[in-house]
Amino acid sequence: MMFSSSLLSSSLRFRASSLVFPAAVGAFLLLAGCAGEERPTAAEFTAAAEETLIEHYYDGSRAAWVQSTYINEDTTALAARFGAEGLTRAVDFAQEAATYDAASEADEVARKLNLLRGGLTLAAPADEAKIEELSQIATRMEAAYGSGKHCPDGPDTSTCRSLGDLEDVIDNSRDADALLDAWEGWRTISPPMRADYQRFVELSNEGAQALGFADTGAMWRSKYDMPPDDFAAEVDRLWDQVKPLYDDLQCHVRAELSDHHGADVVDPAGPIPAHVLGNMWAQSWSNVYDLVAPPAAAPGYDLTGILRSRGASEVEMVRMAEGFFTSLGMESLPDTFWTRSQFVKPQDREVVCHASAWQLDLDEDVRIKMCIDINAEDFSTIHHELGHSYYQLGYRDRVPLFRDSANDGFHEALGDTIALSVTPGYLVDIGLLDEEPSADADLGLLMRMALDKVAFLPFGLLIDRWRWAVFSGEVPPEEYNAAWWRLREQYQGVGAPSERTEEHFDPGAKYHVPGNTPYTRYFLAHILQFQLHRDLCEAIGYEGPLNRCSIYGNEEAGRRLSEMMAMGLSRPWPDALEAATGSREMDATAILDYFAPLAEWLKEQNEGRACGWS
Ligand code: X8Z
Ligand code: ZN
Repeated sequence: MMFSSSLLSSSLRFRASSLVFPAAVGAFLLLAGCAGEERPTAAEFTAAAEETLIEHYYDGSRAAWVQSTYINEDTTALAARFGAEGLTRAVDFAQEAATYDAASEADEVARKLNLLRGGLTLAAPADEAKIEELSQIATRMEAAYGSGKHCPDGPDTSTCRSLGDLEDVIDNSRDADALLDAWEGWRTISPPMRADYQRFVELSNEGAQALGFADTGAMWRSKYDMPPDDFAAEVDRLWDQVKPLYDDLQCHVRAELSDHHGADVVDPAGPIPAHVLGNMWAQSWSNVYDLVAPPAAAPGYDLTGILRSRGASEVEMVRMAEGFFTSLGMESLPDTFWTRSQFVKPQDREVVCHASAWQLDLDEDVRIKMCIDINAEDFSTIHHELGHSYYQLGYRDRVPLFRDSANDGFHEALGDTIALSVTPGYLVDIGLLDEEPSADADLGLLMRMALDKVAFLPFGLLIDRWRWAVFSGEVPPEEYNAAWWRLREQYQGVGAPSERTEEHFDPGAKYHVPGNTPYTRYFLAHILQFQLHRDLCEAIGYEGPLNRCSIYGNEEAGRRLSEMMAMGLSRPWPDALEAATGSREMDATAILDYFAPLAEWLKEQNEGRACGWS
């Protein structure tokens, strides 16, 4: 449930999206009746499958929740057990669904058949032992990530550092040696996952192939209401729209970091080494803002400082974010959200700190799981997670198979769209800021935002470029790590800071790989959130610069978003996009509009610099 839950697709662990909810192997036989009876119609089959899936859903997601918030041998074994049962059910229904001809059915039934067959994030061969093995691998990899620590002096010694400890260094230190030490340290947790991952690829591909897909990657690409190859081309089209802006940002950031650290650490003509970008994965760069900011930009405001000086607590930050959603006319979060969520990292046990949002019953039992730090980044992540919660609540009246977003990019985009409206003007409205900074501050504010959002784009793309190639066999196990770094360089212009070999398994140090969460959704979300922001601002009659627009308190904007969310997965995604924006196509020009003043400034800065990397 990385973000949610959905009856299917989610993985074993019922995460993110999808109702996969499988019924025990053979459960379908009950639906089908005894020998001699007629086979159910497609409508009867899909309705019965939904009923079975939903019946078992809550138990499985509770087991997954407990494992993620209390990692030990017992919870891992229980989660794996429930995962295997869920997977068995899902595979069983998927295979049965594949025997119907979706094209000859009415729209809604056809959609359900396709979801049952292709909605899984993880498929498995219909073989009890293999399902068990796959479920154990998946559960073990996630637990290994969640409890991973760098222990230079041996396991369980006092010098062990958790991901959070190592991120403190990467996010804040300016010392290249300390940065490298933390960067390499975190990557000691993933080599032990390599063999598991290789087997995971084999088994999940076997499952996808049994359902008629070329491999697991092809199954993932089949969920976008278009042929899988067209989807890959669509992603390329969107990337081509924004790549020139990214390249200019990379060029400027590289030059400034090279000035700061010296050309021996940051080669002014090569890829930027991954340890100096202020983020463990070099996926967003706002922590190096001070080093690359426009010198003349007026100071904006320091939200982290404000939150801390006001003594804001974790739960108060969540309350503030909820206030944004209710200002749009949406309901308050249920009481159980507040009593069952995890906001603060527990001190007495291991948990998966990576933020996520869950809908355990596919109804009102929505929760988020975070280890909140009092800072601006986590304030933004809280909005991201509540976006998932509100989406989940928004579609809860749909039939179970349609309780998911229009495509997974929409689920990821909703909360970020709201966070784009957390403008200085909004902060004044809610009393966090005394007065709005003047327009001179905009270049700096845009730079901070670009370091977060524009820097992310190629990263959002390349994780699944790597996995698609791994699943298809184009990248064999003996090239896992080399292929990873080739893609990092090609798309991001970011390189390894020290020698990496096939002894390492650097993809495993990014949550979504051991967590088996598809990642192209975040690339789509980064495009969609700007499109939603621009088009909603336009719809409510806003005319100024896009970075100063806030939809706070605007019920028309809320109505459009609610309409999109309430559709769930019942219609193809262009219908949902149209409900909110009036447009049926994803369009990256909104991101270009938003950053236009910064793009111009970057061009001036880069004059005379040799941009690009080879
Ligand atoms: O994983 C997340 C969310 C949960 S769905 C916190 N994100 C990606 C990441 O952290 O890598 C949000 C942005 C990208
Ligand atoms: Zn998310």
